[in-house]
Amino acid sequence: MGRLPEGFLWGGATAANQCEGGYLEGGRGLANVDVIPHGRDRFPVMQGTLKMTECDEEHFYPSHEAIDMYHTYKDDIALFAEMGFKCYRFSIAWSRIFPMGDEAQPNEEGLRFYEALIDECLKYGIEPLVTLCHFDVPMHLITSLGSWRNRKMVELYVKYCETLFTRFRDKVKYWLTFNEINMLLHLPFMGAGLLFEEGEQEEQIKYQAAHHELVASALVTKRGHEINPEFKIGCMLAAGNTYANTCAPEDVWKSMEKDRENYFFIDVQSRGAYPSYALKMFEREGIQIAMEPEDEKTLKENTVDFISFSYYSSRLTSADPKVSKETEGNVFATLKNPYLKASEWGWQIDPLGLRITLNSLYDRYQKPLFIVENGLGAVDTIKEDGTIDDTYRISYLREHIKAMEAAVNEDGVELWGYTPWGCIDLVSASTGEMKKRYGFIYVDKDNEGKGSLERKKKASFDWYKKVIASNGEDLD
Ligand code: BGP
Repeated sequence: MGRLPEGFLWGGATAANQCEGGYLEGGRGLANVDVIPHGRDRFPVMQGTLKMTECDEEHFYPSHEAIDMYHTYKDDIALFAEMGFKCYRFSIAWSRIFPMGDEAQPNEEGLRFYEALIDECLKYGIEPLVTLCHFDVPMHLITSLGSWRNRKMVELYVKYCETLFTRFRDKVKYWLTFNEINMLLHLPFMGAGLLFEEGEQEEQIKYQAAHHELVASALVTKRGHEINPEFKIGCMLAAGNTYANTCAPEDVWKSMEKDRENYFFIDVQSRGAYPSYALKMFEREGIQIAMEPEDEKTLKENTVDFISFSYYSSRLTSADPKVSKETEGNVFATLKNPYLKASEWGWQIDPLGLRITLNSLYDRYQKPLFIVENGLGAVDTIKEDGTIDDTYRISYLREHIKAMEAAVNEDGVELWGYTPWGCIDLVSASTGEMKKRYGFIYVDKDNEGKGSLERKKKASFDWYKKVIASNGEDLD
């Protein structure tokens, strides 16, 4: 039965800093993600233009409590199991394992926390999919080393990952090295802990930091395979093809350039070398990447086993400066596509775009794919009878699942799984809001941090349960 191959990994995804809370509990250290406030200053802090390396009284920091999953994970995982999850994607907070980032020994309490969480998944037959770094960098490494601009980060990150690989060798098979690695270019502080000094050449620093992450990712892939040859280690891209605003060749060319900005990372992680278009761009822009003699070999010999990605929307671009001006100030610059409807946050809804993205990635890399994020951020209301009727979310997911099934069954794309984002409501990464909800499970908490944290099933909960039980056949 079902529209997808047997063993397809249906599930859901979260990230430590957006759901755990307990930000200083269990010996955890401060990280970049903890000093990103809610409100007006959020965007400049995420970009690294407004420097914030500690918390103050004036701001509200949503990650500090988030949805308190640090304390409720057992009950939450029980709900995932009730939906029939085959897989749960979560991230490990680096600063729970190495609170400062450079200790000689890991924090046993942090390891024990994740061990218990993993055991809880395994108890229900849920396959853990672990993101090793979902945007977080221990703050001490930012203030002492300048984060990923510094080569020393490579060995510290490798040590952190080795610690997890060794500890969870027989419990976890699927790993992702960096969440949305391309975010480093767009939101450098949130994505990679980068801060800039006045007058610094930001592009140079970003690409040097990217090189360090890419080498670190390759070394970790190598070590992971040595520790357990069964490990499947993947990269992760914030995906969504860029369409051309018109059929003018200039617009088409521009859309290709935009896509390459993002493919760049995956080209290195999946093909094992810097693509020629990037080397030429470095030459033109005067960007010089400092490399160690063995780096090219490391990249070449340790490519990823699979390609995972998030997909929320396609993008649209124009070569005409008058038109493209409209997109200034967005994380991913995109024009409004007149053929698409948008979410309340302006994210355009394009299910066919998912099929296009799956096909583009498969054509380009010929490696198994994994959709590790997808979903609709929306305001949910509790009706008088206590129910939450999120039919808009069901229809978003239904159309995207149809597109995904078409890519698999009609186009032959190899796809391992589907873990929609924020399977339980959590803090939004871009806005810091709770109001922007993705979950099948509602969490009683508002943007100001008030609420009982009580969990409630939405209509989509039973719907998704049916989808999983029928392996994607029953989408009604
Ligand atoms: C991705 C991130 C997630 C996540 C998601 C939804 O960029 O990997 O951490 O939050 O997008 O975005 P948002 O929370 O901004 O709605």
